[in-house]
Amino acid sequence: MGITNLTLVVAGLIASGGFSLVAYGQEEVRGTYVVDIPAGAYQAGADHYVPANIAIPAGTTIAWFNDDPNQPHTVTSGLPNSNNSGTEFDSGVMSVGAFFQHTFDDAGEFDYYCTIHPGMMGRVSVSTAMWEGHHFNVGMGAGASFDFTKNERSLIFIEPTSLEIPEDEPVTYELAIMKNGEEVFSDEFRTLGGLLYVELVPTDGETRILGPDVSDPIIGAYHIEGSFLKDNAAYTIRPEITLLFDQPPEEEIADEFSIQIVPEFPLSILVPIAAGIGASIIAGRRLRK
Ligand SMILES: [Cu+2]
Repeated sequence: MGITNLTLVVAGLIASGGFSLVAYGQEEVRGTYVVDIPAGAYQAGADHYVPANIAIPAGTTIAWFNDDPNQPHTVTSGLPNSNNSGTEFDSGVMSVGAFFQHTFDDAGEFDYYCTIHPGMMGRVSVSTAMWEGHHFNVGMGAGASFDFTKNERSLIFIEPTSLEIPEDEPVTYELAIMKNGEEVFSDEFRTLGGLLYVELVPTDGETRILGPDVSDPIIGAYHIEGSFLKDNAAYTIRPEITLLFDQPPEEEIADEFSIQIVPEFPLSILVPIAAGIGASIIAGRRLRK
């Protein structure tokens, strides 16, 4: 997905949903989505992996960080005492401050656990669902069945396709979300190289943005939380690149993708609808074709 070796400072999500900055020296993180192992993770009833259940688009690299100051942990695929334990991935023993990363290329449901504390369990759902707009491809972690009673959260990637953006080029997005035709969310997101990861997290609380998970440089996922995502409604997501090569593009670079969020029913739809005007004539340069 264009994410390569990076020196880093990592923002690990913590149990409260806030995040902390943790330096990991000169090791390299490719992961764009951070799962945290917080202090006390080994205890019964504690948060073990945060977040424990995630839905990601295929191609996403997850980085797990052991932020538990007292215990080593593992990230081992499968269930405790299963005969396929560790066949998909296995971190081995992670001491305090260590991280492990794995890229999920295939669709499926991947359980994992800690071999040292088998009560610690997590799950990664991977979807290959992707929609093509005029300017962007959009992959949806929760897949075509965008059912928030099944997946508590859904990671989305937005990948520019109508223009070539160098990996180290800063890009500013304006991401708007409409509900039944009315804008209910809009904010700026910065990233490098054009690929933007944003996770939708329906909550009962106020709207807030967390992240990026990896902040130096910014390759990590952002998280949009809010109760506005919990309604049974027709949603539209509108990504627009507002700043590219340090200036506003001469032509609009925007697409709209409609999402039917239907929490009560198993079926929902994500399809690209009429995209921006001006097709793929973008700022007159660095076009892919
Ligand atoms: Cu453990």
